[in-house]
Amino acid sequence: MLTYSALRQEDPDVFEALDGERRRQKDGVELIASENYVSPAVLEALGTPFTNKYSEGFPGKRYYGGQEFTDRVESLAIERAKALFRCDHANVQPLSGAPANVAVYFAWLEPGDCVMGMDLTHGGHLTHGSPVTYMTKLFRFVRYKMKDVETGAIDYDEMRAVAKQERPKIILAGFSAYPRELDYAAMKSIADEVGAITMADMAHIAGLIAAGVLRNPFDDGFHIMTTTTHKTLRGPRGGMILSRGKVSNPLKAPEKTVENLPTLIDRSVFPGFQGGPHMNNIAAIAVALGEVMKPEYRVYAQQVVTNAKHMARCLMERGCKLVTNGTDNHLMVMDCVKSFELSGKEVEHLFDRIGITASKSTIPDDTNPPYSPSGLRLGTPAITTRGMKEPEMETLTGFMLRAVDKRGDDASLERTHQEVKEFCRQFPVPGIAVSDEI
Ligand code: DSN
Repeated sequence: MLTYSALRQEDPDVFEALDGERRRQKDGVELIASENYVSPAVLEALGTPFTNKYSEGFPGKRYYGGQEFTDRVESLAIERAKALFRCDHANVQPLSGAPANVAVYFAWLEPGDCVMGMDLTHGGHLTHGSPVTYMTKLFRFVRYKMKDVETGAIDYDEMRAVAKQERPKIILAGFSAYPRELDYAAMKSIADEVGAITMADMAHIAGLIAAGVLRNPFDDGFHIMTTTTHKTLRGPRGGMILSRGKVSNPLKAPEKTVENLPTLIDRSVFPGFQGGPHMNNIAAIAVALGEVMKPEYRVYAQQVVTNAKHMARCLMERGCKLVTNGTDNHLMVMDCVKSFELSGKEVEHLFDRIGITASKSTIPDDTNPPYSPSGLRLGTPAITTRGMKEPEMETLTGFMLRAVDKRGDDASLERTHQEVKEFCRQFPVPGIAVSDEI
């Protein structure tokens, strides 16, 4: 375990905040679908002298000297990513998921070009065309939705019709709050009909894909995959762009062809959009990807989905309404208005009171605003890292429903909070000492 002795001595204020955060993490239950806990080895890699180094460029082609070891860690991350996702190229420099998506748009699109992505309230991400993002000032976004919110089925006929009319240059598969599998082959065939490339934003489920638990869009002919590295992949905060194609000399702007995607993407990330990569993060990404290659990770990824399906079943059996009535992946979206006549924000707050953290979420075509939407998103990646299995999904369902039942009863909520803390002691967080003292 890291002891943070220098930090404690040098900066007691920051140390105190860190100490509070580590207690919050070990004493509470993390159900935010996009969060996870890194291993002690990933945590160590983050706090290394790699943070001191400027490394603009790519391995073997840098703009500063002294790159022997940065080249080595970046190449390890690249080769591991390519092997895990079975693709031709990996750029591991995007600072996170949003910059990764923007870098792809800049690599392939001209101002005014069209992208087709999933509607935000149906589970899509802000960077897939939400009007509040700057990208919508430059590019035109059109949306697809579910045709049946009871099953999660996407309307691929409607998608084809809109694609033929709007002629998108990119058809984008991916989501932050969609609990079902997409039909990548159907999307690829629509893209082929209209001459679009296919991009999969797999930030939420990349780990499940790498482990072979969910389908890999590259197997259906997709051209590009973007992801963050800190969700199911269990790495540090960061992003990656994976693609098909061949790397050519990145010093020359290549033609916009599918074959040239790796070079177009590399040039878009640097110098097009970002400066120096964060080499300590890239070292930690290499470590995390090395962990994903191990057989134990496959067992973990399978359990993430088993736990999510079980939690969804427990909640529904006890009267909760879930969007699409279940899940195929690691997340579920509870319709809090139909379940409890409460908003997602109110339920999020009640769960906070008992030490369970989740995130409010819109439901399809939500009439309530994003800051106080009708739903709550729950996910199992973090609790599965702590070793929780099906019996614990039942216990957690009980805690959550008790918090809603006992709203307004402060003493009862506090008693449940103490029970949640006791429960958490059985499931240590990697890299965080179980004891209250560091
Ligand atoms: N903020 C992430 C999530 O919670 O899904 C995606 O950007």
